[in-house]
Amino acid sequence: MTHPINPDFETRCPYTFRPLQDPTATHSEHVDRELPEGWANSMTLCVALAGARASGKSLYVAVLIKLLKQFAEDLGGVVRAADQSTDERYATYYETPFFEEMGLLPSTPPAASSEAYQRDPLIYDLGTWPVGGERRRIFLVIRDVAGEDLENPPVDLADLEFFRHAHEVVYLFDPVTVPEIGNLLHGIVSTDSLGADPAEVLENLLRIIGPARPRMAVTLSKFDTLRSLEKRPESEWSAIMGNYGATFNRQLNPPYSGNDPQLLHDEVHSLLQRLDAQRMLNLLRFEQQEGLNIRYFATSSLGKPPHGSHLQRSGIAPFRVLDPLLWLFYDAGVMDGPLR
Ligand SMILES: Nc1nc2c(ncn2[C@@H]2O[C@H](COP(=O)(O)OP(=O)(O)OP(=O)(O)O)[C@@H](O)[C@H]2O)c(=O)[nH]1
Ligand SMILES: [Mg+2]
Repeated sequence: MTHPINPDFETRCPYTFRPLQDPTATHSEHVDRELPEGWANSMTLCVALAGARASGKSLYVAVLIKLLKQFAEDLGGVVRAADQSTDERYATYYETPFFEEMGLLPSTPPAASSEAYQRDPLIYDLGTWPVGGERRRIFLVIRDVAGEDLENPPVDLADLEFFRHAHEVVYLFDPVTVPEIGNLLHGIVSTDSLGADPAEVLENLLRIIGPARPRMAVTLSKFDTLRSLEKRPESEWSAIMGNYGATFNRQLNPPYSGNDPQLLHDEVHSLLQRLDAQRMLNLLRFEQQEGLNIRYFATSSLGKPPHGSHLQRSGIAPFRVLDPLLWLFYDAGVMDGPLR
């Protein structure tokens, strides 16, 4: 399948997400830094995570990278860290605590803090793929963000300006923050350190983004929590989540095409209405009329609630984690079939 190349997918600075005037440069014109090896004329896909504190951003990143590597491998490709710093930071802050020690991750420090490891992006070399009839080296740049920075944005927004230049913002909505769901899950899911109201955080994010138009993947995170409500016959959610014909009850079988994306989009929109997220949906509808490209998703990084501060012994069963990225890949025309 061929797709038109979106002129937007040019060579960008991975540190600011801004386009490079000279796509063959080895040094960024926006910050005084070298560009990773092989950067010249590459296609840079820029993705930023967003959401309240504890909405699941960092665990999403931890799992996403593993699944992305697997996905590329299945297509005959290889995904590698583009620089040593990405390799080290992913290992230290995501892989070791989560996959090796089977623990959860500490809250991401605000960007102004000296410990803010996420000020540097995670940069991955997706290898060389055919795009619209030519072969291009593709890099994916991911920015994790501290929920705290979006709940109480700093006066000086310089540290968050990259949002304006992102191709895609993956905005996580934690269903456990909805009082009705929190009450139903009392004792099963910890509601001790929940983040702020998702609509408020979205409003802050939209203010940071301003007139820029990154696509927005509005994603119901921790979807395992909603799915577990199927076993609560006393609640209306039992019938909703027990609908086995629903797209949100099955994994996407890549490629990202056909009816599945649209069905999921419509179903998650209905779920958000049922979750009393009307204010958030109204904000999004307004932005959509102003040209923001929005799609709804549902994901679970863990597949089941953690056991205290650790993963369950049976491990994780991620659900639809790649979908928000596959949306971008599909429109950019990359990784949409086996590598030949
Ligand atoms: N049940 C369930 N819980 C999850 C899932 N993902 C995250 N959580 C829970 O949410 C908590 C917060 O996840 P993080 O990924 O650290 O959240 P964050 O958005 O990075 O939070 P900040 O760094 O504070 O902005 C975890 O410690 C888990 O308890 C999931 O897929 N399912
Ligand atoms: Mg985090």
